[in-house]
Amino acid sequence: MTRDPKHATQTLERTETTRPRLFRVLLLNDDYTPMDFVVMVLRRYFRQSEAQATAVMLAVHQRGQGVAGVYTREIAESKAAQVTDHARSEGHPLELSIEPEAEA
Ligand code: TYC
Repeated sequence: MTRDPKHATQTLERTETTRPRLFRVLLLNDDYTPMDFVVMVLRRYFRQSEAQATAVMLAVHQRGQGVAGVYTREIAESKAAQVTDHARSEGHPLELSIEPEAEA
């Protein structure tokens, strides 16, 4: 089919710049969860080194809460749920929460 060029379809290029919103997974302090368990959680679920996990655990112990990691919403929610399940299965009261990062 021959088309009148005045009505031809064109494709406009656009640079994609949107990024997914990110969420902080926060660890909350309590008086009963063993320090070793928290360090294990930070290493296994948040891929931290032994030194980093120990530093983050101590900061949470002293200040009340701290950031375990930053992820897209689904991954943040899934990590918090997996860690909570693991803690409960071992009888620990460890709590986590999720909060959005400020928009860039
Ligand atoms: N406060 C706990 C203790 O003295 C250790 C702890 C650290 C617990 C971090 C929770 O998110 C936490 N055994």
